[in-house]
Amino acid sequence: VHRRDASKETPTEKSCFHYLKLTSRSFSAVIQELNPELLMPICLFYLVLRGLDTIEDDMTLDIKEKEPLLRDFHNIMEQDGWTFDKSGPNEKDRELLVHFDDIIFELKKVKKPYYAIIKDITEKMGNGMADYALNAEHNNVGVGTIKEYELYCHYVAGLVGEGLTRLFVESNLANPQLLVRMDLTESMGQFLQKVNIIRDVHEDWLDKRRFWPREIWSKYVDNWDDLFAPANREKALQCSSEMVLNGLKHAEECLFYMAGIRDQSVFNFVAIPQSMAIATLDLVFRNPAIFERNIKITKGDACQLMIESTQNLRVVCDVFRKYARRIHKKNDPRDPNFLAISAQCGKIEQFIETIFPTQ
Ligand code: PS7
Ligand code: MN
Ligand code: MN
Ligand code: MN
Ligand code: MN
Ligand code: MN
Repeated sequence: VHRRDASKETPTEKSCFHYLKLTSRSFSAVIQELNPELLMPICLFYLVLRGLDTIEDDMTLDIKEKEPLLRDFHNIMEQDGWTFDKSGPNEKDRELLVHFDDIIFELKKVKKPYYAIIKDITEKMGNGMADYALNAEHNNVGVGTIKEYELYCHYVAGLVGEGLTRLFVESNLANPQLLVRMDLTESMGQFLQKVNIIRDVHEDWLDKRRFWPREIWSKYVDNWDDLFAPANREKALQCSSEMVLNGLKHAEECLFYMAGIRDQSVFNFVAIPQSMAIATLDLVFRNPAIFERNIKITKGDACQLMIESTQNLRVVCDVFRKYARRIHKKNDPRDPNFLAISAQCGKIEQFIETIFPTQ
């Protein structure tokens, strides 16, 4: 296991880790323990994308200003001294953009092949975010079909996975075969993003943002706002079940992906968020609280998951099996998604049984 040596860091490197800690609860610890070869590249990759996401999330920014910033962020990230102080005062990560010159300074020191990957993904993600921000602005509708929903998840998370996999293979810390199975990488990102979108539904609703696709929620309620009315709680729960089912289909591919990681620090980095995601999926499943407030897994569960996800694939499979079984048990026969959810939980358990037979 690796530990970053703060005594050997320059002031701008220190500043980058400061903004990493400030802007991430879940990624900061695992990034700081990465193999030294990828420590700075992935820390900076995170900060660039966090900066981009802060612009995307800022609902006080006019679309006329937001769109070009998103589309051009891959060039902005190379302009010496660039900073941005126009984010709304309540934007939680505005400080990162106010000091973005430090991130730009450190980016110049990144090895060429790593830098090219970071820049390429930033360009693709920024353009994808801009397309969706424009659509939300002009049509005032948000995501329509499941296909559009998954394309949005591709832009904001599938692409992160693509960049990370390319970095792991470039640095020889993962099996190059992962590059020819980009569908596995895509599932890793889709799974994290979908769980985030299900869990954050209430917070996003308050911000007047909607990521749940109309194709799903329109089966349960006539208007998006109706999903949050206490009188419609059972319908809302059924709707959330379909969202959970849609997310759950990525579980097996995520486990398969993790079998391709060769380095322990990279394994921990990819496995911890995945374990947290399946635990969160169990927490949100058939939980009416998601329509009232923001919910999170407990500190105790998070600690337990950290320990279990830093061993090996077998232990991570045990975690996935445990939560798949919990979801299976909680499944309600009156829910229209009952059979499909039951089948998917069974498939996950079977898949694990084929890689690690119980006797
Ligand atoms: C470069 C580590 C490992 C193959 C900022 C990690 C926001 C869920 O906004 O902060 O608070 O609701 O809870 C991370 C695949 C991306 C996908 C995406 C970059 C896994 C900007 C994570 C993180 C690929 C768009 C953070 C996707 O959630 O969200 C690095 C393999 C950023 C990963 C966003 C979401 C990430 C997210 P919020 P969170
Ligand atoms: Mn966002
Ligand atoms: Mn965000
Ligand atoms: Mn500064
Ligand atoms: Mn979110
Ligand atoms: Mn958030």
